[in-house]
This record gives sequence, C-alpha cells and structure tokens, in this order.
Amino acid sequence: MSVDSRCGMSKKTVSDLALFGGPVEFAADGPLHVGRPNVPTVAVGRDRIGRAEFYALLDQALESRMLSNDGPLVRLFEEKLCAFLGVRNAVAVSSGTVGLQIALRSVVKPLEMARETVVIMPAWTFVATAHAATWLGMPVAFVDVKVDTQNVAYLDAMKEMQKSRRVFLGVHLWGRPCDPHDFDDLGKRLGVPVVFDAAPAFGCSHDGKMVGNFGACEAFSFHATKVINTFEGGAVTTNDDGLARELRRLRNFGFAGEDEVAGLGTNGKMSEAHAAMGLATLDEYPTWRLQNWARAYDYWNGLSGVEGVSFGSPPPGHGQYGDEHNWQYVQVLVEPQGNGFCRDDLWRVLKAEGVLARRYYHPGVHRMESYRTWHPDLSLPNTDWLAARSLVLPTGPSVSKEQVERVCGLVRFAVEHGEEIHDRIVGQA
Ligand code: T4K
Repeated sequence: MSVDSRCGMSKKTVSDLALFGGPVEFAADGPLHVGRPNVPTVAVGRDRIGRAEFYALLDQALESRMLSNDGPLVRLFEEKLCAFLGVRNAVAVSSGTVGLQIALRSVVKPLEMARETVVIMPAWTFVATAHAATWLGMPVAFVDVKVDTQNVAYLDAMKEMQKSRRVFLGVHLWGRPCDPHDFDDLGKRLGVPVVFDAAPAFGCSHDGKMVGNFGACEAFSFHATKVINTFEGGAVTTNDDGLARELRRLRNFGFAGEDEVAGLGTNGKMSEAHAAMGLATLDEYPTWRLQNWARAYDYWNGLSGVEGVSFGSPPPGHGQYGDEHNWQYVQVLVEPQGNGFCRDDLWRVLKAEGVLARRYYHPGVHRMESYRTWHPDLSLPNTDWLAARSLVLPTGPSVSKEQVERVCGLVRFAVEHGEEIHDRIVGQA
C-alpha cells in the first residue's frame, strides 16, 4: 500500500492539488480551522454541565437581573479556577490582553513609574503580549528565545534584568512553561517583578505545579479559540492576597469601595454570561484535553518520517516534559528544502485544500508595525528562524482522527513533490 492511499489521500499528481485546479480535499467536510471553539456538549453525563445546564445558568442570570460586576457566576467560576489550579486567587477578566495589562500595572504601581519601566519579553509570541505593555505606555525590550523550547533564553533575559526598572514578562508558548522556577528565582535575586503570559497554558504544569502559581501573577486567555473559553475573557491568578485585591481594583475602575477610588483602573470585568460559558467549558476540559492528546498523537504518527517536518510544540509523549499538558496546539517546523520548497508553499497547498493552518507567530513581533521602527537594528536570529518555519495545524475535538490522517497525507504528498510544487507556485506569481 502506498503512503498516499494509507492516509486516504486522493491526490496522485501535483495537478490534482486544489492550488492547481484539482478538487478540494475538504470540500465536503468544510474547512478545518486552528482554534475551532470548544462548545458545551449537547448531551453529557448526569453530573456534568453541558449545553442544557449552560442555558440554565444563562437563564439564572437573566432571572436574577445580575448580569455583571462580580456576580455569582463570576465568583463561582473564580472559585472553580482556584480549585482546579491549586491557586489562592483567580480574578476573571474580559480578555487575556486586559488581564496582561492589569497584571503589569499591579506590579508597577504609579503611572509615571510604569512609563519608565521596561518590560522584557520574547518577540516570539502573539502580538497581544507586546501590545498589552505598549498600550500602557511601557517600553518593551525583546529578547530571543531558545530554538528547542521556543521560550525566552535565560541568559539573554538575565542581561536585560540586570538593568534598572525592569519587569520580566515570560510567555508559556504552546503551553510549555517558560522555566518559571528559574525566572522566579532570578527575579527575586535581582528585585525584578516576574509576570507570565499564560494565555495558551491552561491545564499545563511544571514540576508538579500548575501554571497559574508562578511569578507575581499569571494571565490566562479564555478567548473562543482556547482550550476552555468564555467567548472572550481571561483570568489573572496569584497566591498573593494583597496583589489579588489590587488586581480586583484595577479590573473595576480602581474602586476600593462603593464610592472610593483608590487609583487608576479600567473596565476589565467579566459578565455573567461569559462566566456561564467558563463554568460549562471548564467542566468539559478533561474530555477535551484527552481528545487534543489523541489528535496530537495522530499527527505524531502521521507525520513521522516526513522529511524536513518536525514537531515544535511538545510531542504527545505523556510526561515528556514531566508534566501535564493541554495539547491545544500542534505546531510543526518545516525546514526549507534545497529544491526551494518551504513552509509558505505547504501553507498555500493546505489552505487551497481547506486546511486552514496558521503561520503563528509570523513574523516575530519585533518585525511588526509599531515595533520595527522602534527596534530597527534588533537581531533575534532564533525568533526569525522559528517564524520562517512554524506552521500550526488544525486540531482539537472538532477534528477527527480520519481528518488528521488526510491532512498528514497532504503534507507528505506536498513534501514528496516539493520541487514541482515550488516551481509551479513561483511560475504562478
Ligand atoms: N498572549 C498570547 C500568547 C496569546 O496567544 C493571546 C491570544 C493573548 C496573549 C491574548 O489573549 P486574548 O486577549 O485574545 O484573550 C487568535 C485569538 O484571537 C487569540 O486569542 C489567540 N491568542 C491567538 C493565538 O489566536 P487570530 O486573529 O489568529 O484568530 P482568528 O479570528 O483568525 O481565529 C482562528 C481560527 O479559529 C480561524 O480559522 C477561525 C476560527 N474561529 C475563530 C473564532 C473566534 C472559529 O471557528 N470560531 C470563532 O468564534 O487570534
């Protein structure tokens, strides 16, 4: 049996590819997305929340006419997050980005100090990490990442952290913890506050400790595309009760009492409807995590031996990094071939077939508008290296094993016919 037929692939020649006029592989299924939202299941076991209970929670909010401002569903969601993460405080917010903003403001209090405090972070991340700081008027210092973990390189960060007025903002990219013990220790030693962008890391752990317990505080995203979601939303977690009080004030216009404003604040509150979704999706997380794991495993099998394609996000060997993982993202690195075939060629081939893979996070943030003019001479070779190779493939509960096999078949076919595909793409341009 040929590799192509094993993967259920219908392409026999390059002209069969949709990019060159052939039939679309996923025409009948509809396109496959990265980040197709997980939604409460219609029928789940008796003790689970599920779709009906989600509607019941919404109904409860409507009947009570308590729709926002620290309502009972938000409090319940925060309690459940604390129990799940083993953390003392969870402050639910309207988005991961707002969570990052109040997290940064909570560790650098007066406004004038914030404007003079530089936030050290990777450029190999979603742009929101940098925008959160820049929106507050805080200058950003980008540092390079390690190619193997894709997280901030310790020594590069240390050099920056030795300068005065610095905050370190690490990112747990693809859910892989960013050496949190090391950075916590370094931050304490140098007197530099440490905060983590935990947007993609819900359910992940490091050395037996759940992400959410590191640094001064950590900011999660519960955007629709994340493993649990509140439509839009997030949470900042901390074991420091004083900091949690400050985060709550910052989330609510700076109010410390009914009419007492303790300082600057924003509107970062989560509504009751969003919290209802959070409760329902949190309840189904264990099932979705297993489904993510199974799809990551299918990709691992399906892509093994494909020349020039390697796993970037943690591979699906449980415990490989000694810890829990949510397997939310399947990221591969596509090595440019001597024949010209590269990640962008593969991305185009897949897109035409209805496989909407994403080039996250291309280009590095230091090369994006608003940042490249401020950092014109900045060289981050590992970030650029990753940005040229990274491709995130559709996965999650809405993607089946059989669909993953067909995607793998397409990838394998494209790599095997790389030279002809590349020449035809160049010829089309
Ligand atoms: N830090 C990091 C490291 C992050 O990754 C993020 C967010 C943040 C901070 C900020 O957190 P938030 O403020 O967003 O809470 C998406 C998400 O919008 C963003 O939350 C996420 N990271 C980022 C990695 O991905 P886009 O612009 O690429 O998403 P979009 O709209 O293209 O959607 C992705 C795919 O999902 C599409 O193929 C369509 C599909 N989709 C999307 C939505 C929203 C659906 O099928 N249904 C939907 O409702 O940013």
